[in-house]
Amino acid sequence: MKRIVMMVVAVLALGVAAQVPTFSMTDYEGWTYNRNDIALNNDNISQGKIRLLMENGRPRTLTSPLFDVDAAADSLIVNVTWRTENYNQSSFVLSKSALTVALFDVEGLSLDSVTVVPTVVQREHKLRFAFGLPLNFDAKRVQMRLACWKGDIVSNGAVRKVEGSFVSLLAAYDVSGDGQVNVGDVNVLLADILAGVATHDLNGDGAVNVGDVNLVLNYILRHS
Ligand SMILES: [Ca+2]
Repeated sequence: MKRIVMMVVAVLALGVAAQVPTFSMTDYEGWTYNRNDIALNNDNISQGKIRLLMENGRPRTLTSPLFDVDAAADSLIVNVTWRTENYNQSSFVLSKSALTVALFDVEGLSLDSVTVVPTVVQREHKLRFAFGLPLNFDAKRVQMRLACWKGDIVSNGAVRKVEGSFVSLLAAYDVSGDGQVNVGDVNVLLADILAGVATHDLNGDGAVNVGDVNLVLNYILRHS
């Protein structure tokens, strides 16, 4: 009997942990693509048919199911695998393949959005979107919508994978150790860069450089 009670408690505990919906070839339940003639299925996702671009002045979008916001986290990180299949055509423009992830509340009100421009002309991109929490209007339940607002017939992309998680970055980004993330932490990183040491390699690329400074600056901007 005791064992059963413990199992029920464990299941309830799992139930309240906020999960970010995943989109992948095998996991797309509850997601919607606003083009009726292309169904979300394994084949279409693997073949890069979930393309996002502007068509007749309107965006093709991919929208997640609603999910709970983790009140204990300070950031929502979303990683997207984004394929620009026409990257080797002469009329391909990298900046037009910028991907936007927007968060909406249950009423469809836009809460926040982040746009990431791929940095290298290549087929596949791993894009990282960081949202500061809490969101405007204290939204408890949100959904993500992905769009490529400048995408045209060549400079567009297809969504292969979306994975997200709620995290607390304060401890990681507070490199000065004063309990806050602010300009003092940027100064610590700049000192690292000038000294040529990788003491505070926040993005894990083996060096301290502008990439790490940008993470901290974005955190400051999204929590100010
Ligand atoms: Ca600090």
